[in-house]
Amino acid sequence: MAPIDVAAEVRAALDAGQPIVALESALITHGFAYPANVEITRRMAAAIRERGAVPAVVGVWKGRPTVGLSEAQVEAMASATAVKVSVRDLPLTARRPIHGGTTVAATSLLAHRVGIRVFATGGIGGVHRGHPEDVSADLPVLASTPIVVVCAGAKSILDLPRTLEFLETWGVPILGWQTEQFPAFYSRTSGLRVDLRVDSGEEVAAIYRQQRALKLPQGLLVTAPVPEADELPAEEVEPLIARALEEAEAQKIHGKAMTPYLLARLVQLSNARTKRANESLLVHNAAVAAEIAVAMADEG
Ligand code: PSU
Ligand code: MN
Repeated sequence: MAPIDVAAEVRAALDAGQPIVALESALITHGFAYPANVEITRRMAAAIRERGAVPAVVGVWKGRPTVGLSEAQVEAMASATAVKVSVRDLPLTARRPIHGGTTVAATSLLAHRVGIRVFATGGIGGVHRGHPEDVSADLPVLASTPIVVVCAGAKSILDLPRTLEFLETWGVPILGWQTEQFPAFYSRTSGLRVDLRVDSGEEVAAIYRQQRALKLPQGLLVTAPVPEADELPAEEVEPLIARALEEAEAQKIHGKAMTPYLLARLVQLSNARTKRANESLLVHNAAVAAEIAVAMADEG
């Protein structure tokens, strides 16, 4: 049996060289509560289709790595208990018929394995604040997987300067979508800079082509700031993040439980204002990713 199940629509799009955008499922199982998780996935998929690309939700369905989960599968996964699946979990989930939400790392790998070149998400994992030994598998995967990952930067629940240092060391270019600033998820700027500003899908396609021509193993990180209307100012979110981090520390939460804990706590502490910003940037990133995927497919 093939190690990865690919939906018929995604298979047909791959064979025809049509633009495809992968979506992760950890945000469905561990990022949002039901039914907001189903709704946001639907809105991202619609934004991708509107721009002429095919969405492919990636996840683990009954133990099987799957590219192109159906709406019914997303619904089932969103309302059931599912585990969080990163790279090290991929060979293990097949031992049990469980559902798994794939992180940026696991989604990037599975998407790349089947030939998808663009992936839209919210924020990447990174180096945790106060815990420089806790480095998300998202980072080494970006350093070794040739895929374009569109995100809104990373939240300041992470150590952003250390996260950028890691990516620099391992050769991952950080592009700013119509900006010179590295975005901080809920806020449009972090005070840090990207390596290069890009203004169109064609520019990203050209850089990706150059990376391949040079036989570089890395992916590309495209960072698109949250739409202005839904931005939360850093001075508003920062105290909430500090509090959530202290609580996590007090409760000795660590490892893979850390990110889901902090995200859920921030929604409570902000009266769900972080949720609105999160949804807005996810739909925006899906649209940006589709634009890039279309430009890359036009190039061939
Ligand atoms: N950061 C966010 N939202 C998220 C995640 C990270 O702002 O939902 C999720 C992503 O799926 C990411 C994963 O790949 O958490 C990173 O988890 P860890 O740090 O355990 O690798
Ligand atoms: Mn971690």
